[in-house]
This record gives sequence, structure tokens and C-alpha cells, in this order.
Amino acid sequence: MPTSAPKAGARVDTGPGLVYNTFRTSVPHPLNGGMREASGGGEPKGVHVMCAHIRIIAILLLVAPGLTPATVKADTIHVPRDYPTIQAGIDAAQDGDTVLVADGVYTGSGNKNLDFAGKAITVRSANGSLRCFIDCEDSGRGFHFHNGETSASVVDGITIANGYMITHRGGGGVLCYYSSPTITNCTIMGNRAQGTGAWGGGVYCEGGNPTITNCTIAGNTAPCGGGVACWDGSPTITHCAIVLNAASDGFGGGIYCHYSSPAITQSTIAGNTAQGTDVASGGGVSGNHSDLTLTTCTITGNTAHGDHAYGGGIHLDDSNNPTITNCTITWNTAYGNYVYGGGACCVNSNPTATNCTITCNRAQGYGAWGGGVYCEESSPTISNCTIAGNTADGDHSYGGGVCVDHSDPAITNSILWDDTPDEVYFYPDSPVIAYCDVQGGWSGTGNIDADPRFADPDNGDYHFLPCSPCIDAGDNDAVPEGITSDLDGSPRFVDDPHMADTGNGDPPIVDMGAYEFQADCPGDLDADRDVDHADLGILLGTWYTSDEGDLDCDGDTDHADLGILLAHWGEGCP
Ligand SMILES: [Ca+2]
Ligand SMILES: [Ca+2]
Ligand SMILES: [Ca+2]
Ligand SMILES: [Ca+2]
Repeated sequence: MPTSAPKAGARVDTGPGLVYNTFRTSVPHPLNGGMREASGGGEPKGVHVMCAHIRIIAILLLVAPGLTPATVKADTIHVPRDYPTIQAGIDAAQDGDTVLVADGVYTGSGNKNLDFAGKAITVRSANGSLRCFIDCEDSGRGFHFHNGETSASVVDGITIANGYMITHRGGGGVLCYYSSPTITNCTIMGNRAQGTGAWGGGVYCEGGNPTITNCTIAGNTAPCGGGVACWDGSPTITHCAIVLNAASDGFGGGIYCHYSSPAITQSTIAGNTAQGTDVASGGGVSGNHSDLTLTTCTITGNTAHGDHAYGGGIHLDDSNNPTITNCTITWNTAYGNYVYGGGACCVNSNPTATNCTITCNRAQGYGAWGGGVYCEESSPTISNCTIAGNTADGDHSYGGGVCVDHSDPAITNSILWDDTPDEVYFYPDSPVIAYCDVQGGWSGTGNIDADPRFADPDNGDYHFLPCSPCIDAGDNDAVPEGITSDLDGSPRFVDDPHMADTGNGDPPIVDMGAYEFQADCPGDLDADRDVDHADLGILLGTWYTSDEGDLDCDGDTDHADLGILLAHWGEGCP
């Protein structure tokens, strides 16, 4: 093996059967404002033909007299049985073939910097990613897609670990350059991208739309996008865990996207860190000029830390139309000197957030604005969100729930409760807030100031107990088009016959907050979906003394409520 990288354009013989081909292009890079180096080279390309005769024999059999081959059967090429390395298997494969990789730890030349060369093939482990491990040994990356691969180029069930790329375009584990492969059931962990313009410690996508499903992307690092970065591309990320990644220049600990529109669905983005000296943004997700879509994701325990820190969970900058639906944004932290948005921060952006809980996030610093949400020069549309238990903490801290700075948000059907030091802070103009439950009160149509009766907020359960004043109190017209279910996936429009319809629209009236009260478990006072001794204990313990045992929502606990409970005694709920 050579001890130094080959020169640009060089063709370097490295020994029997191995040839390096290199090329370079230059592309403008938004971080350094100039040109950066790109290399598609350096990868060994194994030249193996020893099994060609097997393929020829197979074809001859198929076309032999008496046989009528409707289609040529796809081959399965076994590594290492048929070919000693994964690359050799790929080189021998044709479109439609599968390279089946046996259990083992794969290292060294031919087992990293793997190049599909545009083939529509599948590289799959025999027994899943826990048993099939590419160890890049801190030199090179796992896969490099750069020949216009489509979703028919598939990596399935492989662990890609300990990749390390320096100075080249990023992608410590996987680089997709104007390619759109499918990466599924993979574990991409402990990879690093380093150097100016090196993005995506785990995966970097530039100019393509890869599909990433059922993957764990963990413990990767890069200057930007510790787990995943995309630029001018729109990857689809589904059922993934993007955890414990770090961005060392402070942009997007979990995911960083730039001029991209990724669709991230049913994924967990947790425990990631964006750490910058001056600026840190998006501990979990950072989007710049990006209309990302986050749907049914949990964004939790992420951190942005810098002198100026923006968005512990999510940061959106110059992004016109991001969509955040059915997401749980909780326990994220932004801290530093000047801090903007513990849960989410939007600057010159207009996201639509629906059916989200934004809870227990924290902005902490000398000046901390927006424990839950901070928006600046932005017009977010926030509807049916539960914003609770967030904290802005510091000498000059404002907007425990929401901080509105030269912005024009529309906040409807939402709950702002138990945030510290306050629910809403604005400068200079008051936001439009309607059909919301705001602790301390807020002027606006349909707003209330009443205990929302969360089931168990101390343990993160923001469903309603019976007779919550938020039930049937929202504005049907404020629910974005196409929203028919709540954060649980349960119906969004449900009537509770015990609650007056105090909201707006034709019944059933939408509730405030992220969860719709389903009214399908009468008698259940503790929201654990049954009617048993615990519920009876609550009712009898508050008999004529408070409304905690109220089931018919008339403000007391009496025989009528006991009657409802006993009528459903012993029932489980759907
Ligand atoms: Ca309702
Ligand atoms: Ca009702
Ligand atoms: Ca119960
Ligand atoms: Ca009652």
C-alpha cells in the first residue's frame, strides 16, 4: 500500500491486481466561500476475474436447448467465498446481482472506500449489521457513491465504523456525491470527517437524494453535521436513530442541511452535540436555506454550545418553508453567553409546526431568550403544540415558552404552560395568539388561562385528564390542511360529550395542544386507559372537595361522577 495519497490525476500502480485512479474537480463551497478540493479517487479497485467462468457457465445453462430463459437470473456473489473482498465482489457483479457478505470484520484495501461504479446491485450482509462489520481503521470511508447511483444501488445490513476522511469532501462513513443510493439496516458509527468543508461524520450527501432507512447513525463527528450532512440534496431518512454525534464547528450535531430538503420521518435524533467556539446551532438538526420536513420524530437530549448558541434541538436559518409535524422536542439545551432557543430557534425562517410537544427544553446563558422557541425575523405557524416546562435561564432571560424578536408568528390551538420565567416575551410587536391556553393569560380570540390538566407532566405525559378546559376549545379553521390525526396518530377531531364546545367550527371541535382527548375511556381519571381502584381512589379522595374526580365536567366530584365510573368499572379502554 502507498504511504501517501496519489497526486491529482495520477494513475498509480500499487501492486498486483490493484490500481488507483484519481480525478479532481473543484466546486464552490459555502463555508469557505471559495473552491474546495474534491476527489473521487484513492480507492483501490480490485481486478478479479477468476469467477468469470462461473457466470459464463450459468449463462450457457440458461440458453441451452430445452431451457427457455424468460429473464437472466440475478446472481448472488458470496464474499469471501467467491471473492476475497467486498470490492472484488462488487466488481464482479452486474445489475440486479447481490453481493452477499458473510459474517465477519472486514478491513483493509478492498473492504473500504467501496465503489459501486454505478451498478444497480445490492451489497447485503448474510446476517445483519451486528455480524458484518467494515472497520475502516481510521483511514478512508466505507462507501463512496459518485457514479449517479440510484435507489437500486443498495447497501443492506452492514456496520460501517471508524472511517476517517480528512481534507477531502466529508462523509466519514459514506459519501454520496450526486448519487442516490439506498442505505438500509446499517449501523454507521464512530466515523469522522475532518478539515475545512468536511461535512457529515457519518454520511454526507451532496447533490443527490439517497434513501436511508432503519439505520443507526451513532458517535460520528464532523465540523458540520456530526451524523448526517446534506448539501443541494434531499435525502429521505426514515426509521433511523441519529444519536450521540457531534459537530465540532457547531452546525448540526445530528443533521446539518444546506440548500436541501430532506424528509426525516419516524426517527430519533438524540444526544447529539453542536459545539462551536463562536457560534453553535442546532444540537439535533440545523437547516440553512433548507425546507426540511420532520415528521413523527423525537428530538431529545441534544445540545448546542457556543458563545452564541442557537437551537438546542432545532435551528432553522433562512429557511422558508420547513414543516415539523407530530414531533416530540424535549430536554434539549442551548447554552453559552448569548443563547437563542433551547428547543428550537428560527431566524428568517417560516416553519409550520403542528401537533408537537416542545417541553423541558432549556436556554441557559448570560442572555437567554426562548426556553422553548425563539424566533427572529420569522413568521412561524405554530398550531396544536404543547409548549410546557421550558426554561430560559440567565441574567437577562426572556420567554420561557416562546421569545418573539421582530417576528410575526401565528400561534393557535396551543398550550403554553409552566414555562420559566414567563410564557411569551415579545419585542417589539405582540404575536397573534388565538385559541390557546396561556398561563397568566394573553389577549386574543378564544384564549384561556386555566390548568390544562395534563396527565403526568412530571413524567412527560401531556395527554389530558378528563374535563381539561383545553378539550373542544380550539379553532377548527386553524388546523393545517391535511392534518387529521394528533401526535399519537389518533383522530384529531373528536367530540367529548361532557365538555361544552367552546372552540370554533362545526363539531367535533379540535382540542388545544398536541393530543386530542379521545373521550373513549369514560371513568378513567388517571389516564392510564383503565377504570379501576386507582380511579376510584381519586374520585373518593376528592369527594365533594375538588374537581379532580370530575367525570361529567360540571366542576364537582359527586354521585353523578361515581355513577359514570361504576358504569365502566373494570373496563380496559381501546
Ligand atoms: Ca375535541
Ligand atoms: Ca363537546
Ligand atoms: Ca385509570
Ligand atoms: Ca361532576
